[in-house]
Amino acid sequence: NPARERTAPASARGYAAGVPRIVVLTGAGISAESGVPTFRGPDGLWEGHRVEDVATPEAFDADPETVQRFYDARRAALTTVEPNRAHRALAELEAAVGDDLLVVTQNIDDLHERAGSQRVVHMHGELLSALCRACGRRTPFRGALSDHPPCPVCGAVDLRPDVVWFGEVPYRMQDIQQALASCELFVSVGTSGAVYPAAGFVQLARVYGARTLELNLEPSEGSPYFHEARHGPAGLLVPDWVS
Ligand code: BJW
Repeated sequence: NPARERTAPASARGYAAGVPRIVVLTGAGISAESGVPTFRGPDGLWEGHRVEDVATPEAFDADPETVQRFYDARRAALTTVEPNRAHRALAELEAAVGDDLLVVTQNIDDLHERAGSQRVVHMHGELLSALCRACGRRTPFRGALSDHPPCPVCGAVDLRPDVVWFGEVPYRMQDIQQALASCELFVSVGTSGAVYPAAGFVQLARVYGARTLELNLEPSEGSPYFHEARHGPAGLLVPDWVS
């Protein structure tokens, strides 16, 4: 199937609606040029921290104030950043191919949406949402959780960041797995490939016959699994791939 050999976007092809032909997985690297720090590596958010100390339910139970303040600061910082050329290029691709594109992001920022993308799955949650530990509801949230606001649904004062920590199950795994099983092209942008299940998506997509392409600043842990890998900043690579 020649279509499987392509790594160019499918904007010129008329696809049936419903099942995305292209799945783009994004990670912290796509937001780096907007000024959002990545996790790992020099200047990463976790530089000097053991990840288990900052991104687990156990860390939250042990010291909720510190964890709330960490996410409050990241939520506040969102107001100072803007989408970059890579986010905008993916929004332009969606404008061209509609529901033939699904963006699955590990990021909890809202830069894809602010660039204009509408079909975005936040598998690791969202900064602008709070999760009530009492009633389980997810509600839009923009303030500071360290101010101890009540849940707007049940009134309990037990809100936590609506993010997926280690040991928790990412959101919408069934939708994601269906999309990976049916897509023709899987593209990974700006992720280290160090965290599962996202790190395994390339192999899943390949097993089901997709062509796979990595766009990352440098070779990642997942690079060997892709048919093709291009290295450089997302702000250059993504618009170049989309055009
Ligand atoms: C650029 C760039 C530029 C820079 N342009 N590129 C063994 C032991 C223990 C646990 C496990 C184990 N094996 C597997 C597990 C499970 C565990 C796991 O993966 N652990 C690993 C450490 C091994 N996973 C989980 O627990 C997950 N849950 C789970 O598996 O549930 C079971 C289940 C799954 C499915 C179905 C049913 C059941 C949950 C993982 C949750 C991860 N959560 C975090 C925090 C979210 C909230 C927050 O943001 O604070 O998600 S961790 C953190 O890492 C965050 C990110 O989304 C995630 C990935 O990071 P990302 O995006 O790749 O960032 P970086 O910094 O690592 O990389 C950036 C990349 O960009 C680099 O490569 C740069 O080069 C590049 N870059 N500038 C292009 N300008």
